[in-house]
Amino acid sequence: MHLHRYEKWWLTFGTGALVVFLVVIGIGAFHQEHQPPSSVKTINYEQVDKIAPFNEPGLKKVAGKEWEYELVVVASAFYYAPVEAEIPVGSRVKIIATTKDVVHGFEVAGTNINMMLEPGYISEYVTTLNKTGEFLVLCNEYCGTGHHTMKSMIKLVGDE
Ligand SMILES: [Cu+2]
Repeated sequence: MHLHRYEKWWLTFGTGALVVFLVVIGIGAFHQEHQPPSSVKTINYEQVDKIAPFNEPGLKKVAGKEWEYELVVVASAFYYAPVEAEIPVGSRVKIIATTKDVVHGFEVAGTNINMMLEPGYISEYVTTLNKTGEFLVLCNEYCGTGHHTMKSMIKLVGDE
């Protein structure tokens, strides 16, 4: 079969681009541990305040799990509860979050923590927080007039 020279170039370019994209996705998924949020657990979003663990937002030390702390976050227009969390640096933390009203985007600036919070779903993410300092938690999903004021703070304290 005869292929025109330009056609060969395009086939090479197309195949090469595919390989490059797969490598980029592979590095993100396996090396940097980026994963899609696991929105598999559901919740009645009108009852969030009454349902454990969301009736008590905040940081809790847990035992016998693969992580040492659980950070329970409730988002609503236009607040995060808790407003602030202090976490010992280097600990393995499971973030468990949901929203009481509309879609919010839970992002911890300067880290790879970025979850969409959807009404009726629980978003979870397990991570190890290794850098000391203050990390701004913001909302990256436009949720209404007070969207830009929606923030919280995670303080990683202790020795590195
Ligand atoms: Cu928002």
